Amino acid sequence: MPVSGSKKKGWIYADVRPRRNPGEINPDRVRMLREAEIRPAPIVYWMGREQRVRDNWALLFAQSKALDLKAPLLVVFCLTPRFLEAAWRQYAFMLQGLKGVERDLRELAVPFHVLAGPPESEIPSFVRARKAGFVVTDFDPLRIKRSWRGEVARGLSVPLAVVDSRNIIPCWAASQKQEYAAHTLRRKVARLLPGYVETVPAPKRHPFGGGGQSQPVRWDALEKSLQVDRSVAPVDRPEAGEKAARKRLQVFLREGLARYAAERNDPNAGLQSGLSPYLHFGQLSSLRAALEVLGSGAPMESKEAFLEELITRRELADNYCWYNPHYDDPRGFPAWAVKTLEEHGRDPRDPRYTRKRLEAAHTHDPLWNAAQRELMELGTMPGYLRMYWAKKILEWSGSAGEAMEAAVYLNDRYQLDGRDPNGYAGIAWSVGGVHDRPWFERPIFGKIRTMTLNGCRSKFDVDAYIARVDAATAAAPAATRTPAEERRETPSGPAAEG
Ligand code: FAD
Ligand code: FO1
Repeated sequence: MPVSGSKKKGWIYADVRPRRNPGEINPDRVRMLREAEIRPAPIVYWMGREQRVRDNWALLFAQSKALDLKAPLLVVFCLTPRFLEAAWRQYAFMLQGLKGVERDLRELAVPFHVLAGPPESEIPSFVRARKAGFVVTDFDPLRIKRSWRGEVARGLSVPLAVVDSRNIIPCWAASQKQEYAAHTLRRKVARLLPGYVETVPAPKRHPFGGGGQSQPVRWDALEKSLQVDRSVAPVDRPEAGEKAARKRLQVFLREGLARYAAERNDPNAGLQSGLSPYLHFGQLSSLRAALEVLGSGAPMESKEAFLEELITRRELADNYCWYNPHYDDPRGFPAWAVKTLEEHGRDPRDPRYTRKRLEAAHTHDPLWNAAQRELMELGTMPGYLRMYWAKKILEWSGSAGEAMEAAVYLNDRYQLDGRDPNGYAGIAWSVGGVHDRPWFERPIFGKIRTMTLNGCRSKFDVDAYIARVDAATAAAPAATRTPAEERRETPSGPAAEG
């Protein structure tokens, strides 16, 4: 593997050498949720978070069981009519990707079923109807997913296994407790990573049929079954699906990675990978991205910087949501942050904005408004501005609880990659000091780290960013615009609560 640049102290990722997988799934990735005798009967993979056919340990594990038992393999996805704050924008992206899953599974002779309704009832009745003998699903730390898995386990009489195919180091193997900060997890990552960075076998064409006919999925009917807000319109870009994800990864390797270390925090440079929607919907595995980055000829510094985000930061977010059930409210904050926010709970907020006003991007701050418009209309926001965006919500809200609620709502409703542990951890970092340390005391924030408009001006060309968002959103569909925004009001100074 080409190595460019000399190794600096503290670098831990870029010289990891991928192991060759011998064709077995590391047992650390698998946990039994329901033990029972395994019968030679169809094996069901209940796909949820990992919506892809390649580089998917859960699918590979289900297939290995089916091959051992000479049994059929079935893949099933349960489409819920609503999911947290997701709107039509995110469902449209997800369904597009799932159409590709159907095509790819057909090539492997594996039937794909999409059930409309709650998994708690749909999965057990599907398993009973197919007389399946074993169910495999993928790991997800969110409360809603834990509750689904628990209910499904109670409704089954066959074994249920969960496979962590999202984290390179399985969440429960990386750490057995909530990590305090990135540096505490990084130490564990440095020790464990070499054991988990490995090539991934391709799934095989499945030789045992009989698991039921593979009727084409009735996508139109499924779309109609959704009860989501259709006024949050789909976005033109990025294109959804596993193929598009791999293409995006290749473009990033060619055009972005080399400058990532130096310029990723400049929202005008466009040097982030743009992979988060694919990673969120599981259309790309982070292990695939890591393997490609490790094998690239990019400077070590950039590989380290990118892998720090892709591995330590991303896996820290799963660790946070797995070990802290209050990942999206102030009860999840560290004690020092709760204390300091309480001490500043009565500090005057001027301006103070309601969630509605924030949603309409009508604050006195032109940078914040531009970031909010990019979010609403294009479903994205540069990483650096996500921190600024959330911190300003704290500054302009009546309390940290109110700020968390508004930020989670807006992030989950409009971001293509929202409703994700990364989002909950990122918001909790910005508003509640999670994974951060105490800083200098300031009004409202107390010891929570602040960010300011002038600080942003010193780091990047704020006006160029605003102009770029103006141009990009002028062409975007007006579906997400509120009536007030349609009138294009331009607030001039600090506004009162709206
Ligand atoms: P790149 O910079 O190219 O990074 C590659 C990948 O590494 C990302 O796709 C992501 O999976 C991971 N990553 C990068 N930064 C972080 C981080 N700080 N924490 C965890 N993982 C990271 N990320 C989401 O995926 N969904 C969200 O809803 C989300 N909301 C956020 C809200 C706030 C307030 C903050 C501060 C951060 C949020 N992030 C979220 C994390 C991060 O900002 C995005 O993952 C990143 O900007 C996505 O762009 P990219 O894929 O081009 O990232
Ligand atoms: N997972 C499912 O199993 N079924 C769904 O219908 C579903 C909808 C959905 C919509 C938007 C979105 O962002 C995610 C959605 N997910 C769904 C879950 C997703 O795959 C992830 O597991 C979590 O959002 C993040 O961990």
